[in-house]
Amino acid sequence: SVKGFIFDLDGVITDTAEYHFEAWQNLAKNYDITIDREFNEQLKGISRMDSLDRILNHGGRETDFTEAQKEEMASEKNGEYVKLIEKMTPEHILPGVLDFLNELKEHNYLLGLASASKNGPVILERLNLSGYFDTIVDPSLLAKGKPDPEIFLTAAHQLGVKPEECVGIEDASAGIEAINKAKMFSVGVGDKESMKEADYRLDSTEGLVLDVILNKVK
Ligand code: B16
Ligand code: MG
Repeated sequence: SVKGFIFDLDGVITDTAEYHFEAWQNLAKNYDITIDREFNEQLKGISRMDSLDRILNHGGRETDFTEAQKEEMASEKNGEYVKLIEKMTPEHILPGVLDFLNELKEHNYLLGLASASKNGPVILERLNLSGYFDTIVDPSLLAKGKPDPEIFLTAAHQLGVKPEECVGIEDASAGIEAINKAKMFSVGVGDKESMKEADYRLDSTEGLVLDVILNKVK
């Protein structure tokens, strides 16, 4: 039976993609690289350094910088991003999510966060949601990012439950792949094409309802 629910952050609990976009766009401009919203889609669920590599690649500048320079660029982007997320409030929680979290807590489910973001704990604080989560995976301790199942397996381990006893919730196809490889039941929020591997798909977070999901798991 299901004992734990493991959440992605960006795109599932809140929409930080717009802030990432603004901060990356400003950094890229300094290096004469232009990125648009469509390109930004490719950065969802991708780690900070991998995002930078994709941006440099996009601008044809992948071989122009040393590792140290890239570290500096990534930390400059993060500095601006951290300033942007300081403005977040509980109003930035996606629709239906707070009701769902309350429902899960009422029924004593264990909750974990499996986000690629090193800013996950700060964002949960800003949203007033820290108290709901029994564990948060520290992405800096992982060897591999999504679609590797490591982040979801680590979350289950930290919760003290088996992966088979968990439901994972994601908005990125790499995240769904990671949940499936971890042998968890995958819930995908997004369009049919990108969520085609999900065990159960929703158009929006408004569809996150406990008994509906539990009925699908059986
Ligand atoms: P940070 P998720 C991901 O969040 C974002 O979707 C992705 O765009 C970002 O680069 C990544 O976190 C790392 O974020 O720079 O804050 O460590 O979807 O895994 O919750
Ligand atoms: Mg996401």
